[in-house]
Amino acid sequence: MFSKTLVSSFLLLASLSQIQANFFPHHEPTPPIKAIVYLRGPEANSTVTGSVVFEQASGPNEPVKITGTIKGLTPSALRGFHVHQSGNLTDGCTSTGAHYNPKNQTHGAPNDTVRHVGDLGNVQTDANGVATLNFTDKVIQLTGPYSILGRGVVVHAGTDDLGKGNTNVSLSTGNAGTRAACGVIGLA
Ligand SMILES: *[C@@H]1O[C@H](CO)[C@@H](O)[C@H](O)[C@H]1NC(C)=O
Ligand SMILES: *[C@@H]1O[C@H](CO)[C@@H](O)[C@H](O)[C@H]1NC(C)=O
Ligand SMILES: *[C@@H]1O[C@H](CO)[C@@H](O)[C@H](O)[C@H]1NC(C)=O
Ligand SMILES: *[C@@H]1O[C@H](CO)[C@@H](O)[C@H](O)[C@H]1NC(C)=O
Ligand SMILES: *[C@@H]1O[C@H](CO)[C@@H](O)[C@H](O)[C@H]1NC(C)=O
Ligand SMILES: *[C@@H]1O[C@H](CO)[C@@H](O)[C@H](O)[C@H]1NC(C)=O
Ligand SMILES: [Cu+2]
Repeated sequence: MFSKTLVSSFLLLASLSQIQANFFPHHEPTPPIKAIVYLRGPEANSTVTGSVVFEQASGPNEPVKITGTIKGLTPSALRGFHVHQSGNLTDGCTSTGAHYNPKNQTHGAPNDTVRHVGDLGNVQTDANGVATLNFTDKVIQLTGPYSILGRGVVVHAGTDDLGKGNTNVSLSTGNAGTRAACGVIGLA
């Protein structure tokens, strides 16, 4: 029958695309993956600029290397550095939302078991207000369910207390202060 053939062709096509969807979920990139974020201050008079590269050399669940430079920060200081929920910059850095926290944990230090996925701690600036980044993180990912691609990065005007401030806000923001600069993580 014509209609029966038509229906089974549809079913075949549907199951083929389901198989394809299972093998290639969301057509995500696979390691090695290199991503980059350009950071800019939200105000016209902002002095903070930077670029940071994220590299996942080998498979899912492997560490991500973070390298880059951020200029125009307070000299000789620790400044909060996080992946935030959203790549939305329509309202400056505010619209990036809270720390990226897909596992609904409290805020912590990068090496803590309990932390937001986006908790990358602090960056250290030199006497000229320049932070040179060169570290790895075992939690953020560039592929899979905890991928940070397309999300926001924020460098703060204050120091992240890494959740040790003994206040409720310490366990959500680390009291890291206002947002000095931000950007969206894209493929390099
Ligand atoms: C930069 O501009 C903002 C308003 O957009 C103002 O509140 C702030 O004081 C200015 N900062 C400096 C250093 O001029
Ligand atoms: C982006 O941020 C703006 C400002 O906070 C908000 O109004 C808008 O809904 C956001 N867009 C999306 C898609 O969430
Ligand atoms: C996240 O955890 C808090 C308590 O730690 C809980 O009150 C809240 O309902 C949780 N949210 C989700 C979406 O699971
Ligand atoms: C986190 O642990 C790594 C080793 O896994 C170590 O090299 C690094 O210094 C630690 N970071 C901090 C801030 O303690
Ligand atoms: C970054 O750190 C790695 C390992 O600690 C080191 O081998 C490398 O030379 C550093 N790179 C720069 C540019 O400092
Ligand atoms: C955190 O908030 C809860 C509920 O609002 C409050 O009972 C508690 O005292 C607060 N803890 C601190 C350390 O501020
Ligand atoms: Cu932050």
